[in-house]
Amino acid sequence: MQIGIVGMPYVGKTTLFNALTKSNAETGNYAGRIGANIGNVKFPDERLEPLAAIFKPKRIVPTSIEYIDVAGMAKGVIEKGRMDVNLLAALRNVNALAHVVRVFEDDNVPHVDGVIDPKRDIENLNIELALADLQIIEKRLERLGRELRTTKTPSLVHEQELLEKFQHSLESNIPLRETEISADEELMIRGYQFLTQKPLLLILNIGEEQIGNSDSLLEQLSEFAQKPNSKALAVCAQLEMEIAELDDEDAAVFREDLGLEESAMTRVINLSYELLALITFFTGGDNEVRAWTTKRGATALSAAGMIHSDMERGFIRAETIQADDLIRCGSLAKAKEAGLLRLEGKEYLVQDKDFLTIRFSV
Ligand SMILES: Nc1nc2c(ncn2[C@@H]2O[C@H](COP(=O)(O)OP(=O)(O)OP(=O)(O)O)[C@@H](O)[C@H]2O)c(=O)[nH]1
Ligand SMILES: [Mg+2]
Repeated sequence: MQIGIVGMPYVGKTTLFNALTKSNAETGNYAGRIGANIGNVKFPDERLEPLAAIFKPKRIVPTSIEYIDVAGMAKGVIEKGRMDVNLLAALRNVNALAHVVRVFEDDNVPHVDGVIDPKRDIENLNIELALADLQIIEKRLERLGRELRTTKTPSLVHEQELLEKFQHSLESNIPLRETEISADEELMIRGYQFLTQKPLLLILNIGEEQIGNSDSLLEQLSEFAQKPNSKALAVCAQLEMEIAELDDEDAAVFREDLGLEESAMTRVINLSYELLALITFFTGGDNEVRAWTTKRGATALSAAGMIHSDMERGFIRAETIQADDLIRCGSLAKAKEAGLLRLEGKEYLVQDKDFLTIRFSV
């Protein structure tokens, strides 16, 4: 899974990126303008270690998330063609966008638009993303118009109607993530990878002195957070970056002192999973204990296919238990004795934090 970090210039995108990925990318000095920072985070699910204690595998494989931190998008960059096309192309491939919004006050850190105004920034960035989508739509509509002059191919007519509907939405300030489309239409436009169609995580970058206030700051922006396919949270990127540089023990002490329960990394990952309707399941054996990410609603058969195509082809059944129950029992044999191990078929809907053993024969 890939998440693109976007926002106005100089709002703390790279600072947050460093906090999330424990990287050391240069911040300040409009450093991000040069190119993108890419970093991978292993999601430290707390169940992996206890599961490894049961199976004593050769290795533990967590799931991971990739973050791409791109240059700031000031008002007008798209219209003026100032946004690097490669960065835009990279953003089109992500699964979700994380929009970093500056809330922290600091006279030493200038804002491109003067005063700090989170609402204005959210609206302005939405406009830039909409313009980037509109450019693509307009180009395509021009071509479709030419092609349809000679033959009225039904699928192209449908595409034209859909793109005109999108154009109208975007011009009325409605991002595509808020417009409803059918599954067929979704397939038709998937290739365009529209930016305003991506699920959106609003990340308010608050100052240290605003930590106690984060709920009311979030409340003030709830109109945005409550939109379809959107979620919001507040983090103190600067502080989180500093804590991310400490070793785990010191970091835990520091967090407790500050009243910060979970790391920004964990909170952002958890909210991303919620936003994208993702779940985690586990597998384990002598070789490895591993966490996997899939869509909520995935069947046991599709989970088997993720692990190995042979497992999907020769699927017999899935032995299933909640990972926490397995950890509590101490072994699969004891879980079976306790009647907690269930036998499920192909159509079983995998549940979040399930531990699966796929029985198969090829
Ligand atoms: N006081 C304070 N300063 C911060 C915070 N987060 C970031 N900064 C400062 O803001 C400046 C810009 O931070 P960056 O992380 O480089 O911002 P950016 O959004 O990546 O900037 P560009 O890539 O140039 O668009 C740096 O000087 C940071 O130290 C914060 O929470 N509090
Ligand atoms: Mg940057």
